[in-house]
Amino acid sequence: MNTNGLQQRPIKRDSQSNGGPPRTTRGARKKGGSRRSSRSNPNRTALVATSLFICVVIPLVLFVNKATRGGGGGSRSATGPSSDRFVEDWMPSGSKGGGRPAAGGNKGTAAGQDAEARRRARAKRHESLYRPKFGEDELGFDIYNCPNRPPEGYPRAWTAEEVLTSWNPTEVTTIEGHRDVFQGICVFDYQTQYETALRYRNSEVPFIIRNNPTVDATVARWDDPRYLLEEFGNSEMYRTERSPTNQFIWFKLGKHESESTEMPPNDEVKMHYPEFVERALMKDGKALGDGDLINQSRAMKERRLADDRGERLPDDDDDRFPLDLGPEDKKEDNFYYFRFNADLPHAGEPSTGGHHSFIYNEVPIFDPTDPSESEFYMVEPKQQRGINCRFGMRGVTAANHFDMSRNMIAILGGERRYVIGSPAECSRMALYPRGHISVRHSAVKWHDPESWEEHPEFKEAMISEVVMRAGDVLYLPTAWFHYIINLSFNYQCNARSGTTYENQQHIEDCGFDM
Ligand SMILES: *[C@@H]1O[C@H](CO)[C@@H](O)[C@H](O)[C@H]1NC(C)=O
Ligand SMILES: CC(=O)N[C@H]1CO[C@H](CO)[C@@H](O)[C@@H]1O
Repeated sequence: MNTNGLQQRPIKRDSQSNGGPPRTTRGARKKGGSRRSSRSNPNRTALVATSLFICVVIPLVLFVNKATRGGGGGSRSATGPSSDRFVEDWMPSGSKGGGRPAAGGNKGTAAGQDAEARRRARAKRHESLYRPKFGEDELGFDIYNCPNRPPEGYPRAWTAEEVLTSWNPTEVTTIEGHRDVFQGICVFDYQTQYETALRYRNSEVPFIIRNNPTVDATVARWDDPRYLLEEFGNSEMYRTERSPTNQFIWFKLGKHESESTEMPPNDEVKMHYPEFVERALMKDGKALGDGDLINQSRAMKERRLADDRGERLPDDDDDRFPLDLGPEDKKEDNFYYFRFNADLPHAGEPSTGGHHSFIYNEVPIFDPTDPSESEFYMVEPKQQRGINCRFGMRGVTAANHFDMSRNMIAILGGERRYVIGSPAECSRMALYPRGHISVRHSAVKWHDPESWEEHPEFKEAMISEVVMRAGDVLYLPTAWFHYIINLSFNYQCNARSGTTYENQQHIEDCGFDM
């Protein structure tokens, strides 16, 4: 049960009923001898952007360009003295004098103003492309000005047939006009609607919270792809999911897999972050028909092959991944889902080069040791299970499923469409049963109406959807269903913080333990 009542929140500001949270603007602070220097460059040329293509892909092109010209930019060690040179080499051509983008919090500086301009441009683009289909009249509440407590029947939902027919999950390109979004959940402003958001959180219902300067500062830093390329380096390999199709589904092989179990399309490899970026760039280049992007990706690839830094199967259990996805050229068709997990006890350990602690600096809202930043997001800090980041490549979807804990999901770049459903819908979600390698995940293909016919009840499942943009955080209570669709190359990090049992009966009634 939820034991995190309002009264447990440390009081550290005035008691206005709906005032803002404490204003702290920590971000990427130094910790444990971090190698970062927080230079900021007021002369940095504005990268006025209207989408992640512009915020991430264009700078990438510029910096890959530069690296191609400068040569040798791709072989720095994660901690070596060449670190600064690496950054200089990869500097966008319009940017003179070095430095990284400042956090968005500092609105007085030119860099801060750039970040703010990009944030506004993203919001404008988002609002014109993705519009809630229903207004206050139909919903009974205004999603941007929700009542003090969740109204009866919150969140609103519609049948899977209606929602998925209106906007098929494979349709991820921008269309003329806008998309109608079957949005039944509230959007709260962290600075002006904190207390209301807290009541919804404590009622264990889903919602979006945005406009937290700390989150926006992370987005501002990550807007420049050099930033994460430097952080992730090119010496460490990360677990990355791989599939020849855009449909990813979680699975876990047990000791006694029955022969009849259909293998999922995806497996897992290890990959350096620059290779993931190279492949994400290729996906964008191909989808947009942009020869320059494709050439830049190829340039990154040449350096990678010269360094012999290609993807590897995980050492310990190669033989459990039966997919042979072919030679290097064929791999371009694959989809990848980059994964980075860090947990507090191990974040600073030598085995990770002390490297994983950087994500706690980058995403302080998920740092349970820093309650001033994380108390809203980490509901039960003691139950935290680390920070999990997933970077989605254009085209990636993740199968519908539920998890056994609360989740806060932050989009820190790009756009993702989340389709969510209440645990009460469990029996209509056509889930793989206990014992199946993809237990808790939908057996029907959400994008394929023909596959719905095998489970007619699925068409009646009640669902709701939202398109998240950079800076948005989704609260997903325990056991809520979610299906994820890329709308662009995107960065997502999430953190779990405990389990609640108000939906235990629904979950058990449809055949699962809680
Ligand atoms: C990409 O590279 C090819 C071969 O080097 C070249 O012919 C083509 O013009 C390049 N395209 C762009 C858009 O730079
Ligand atoms: C932006 C975009 O359209 N990206 C891809 C997303 O995934 C689908 C497949 O589901 C591709 O067809 C799109 O090109």
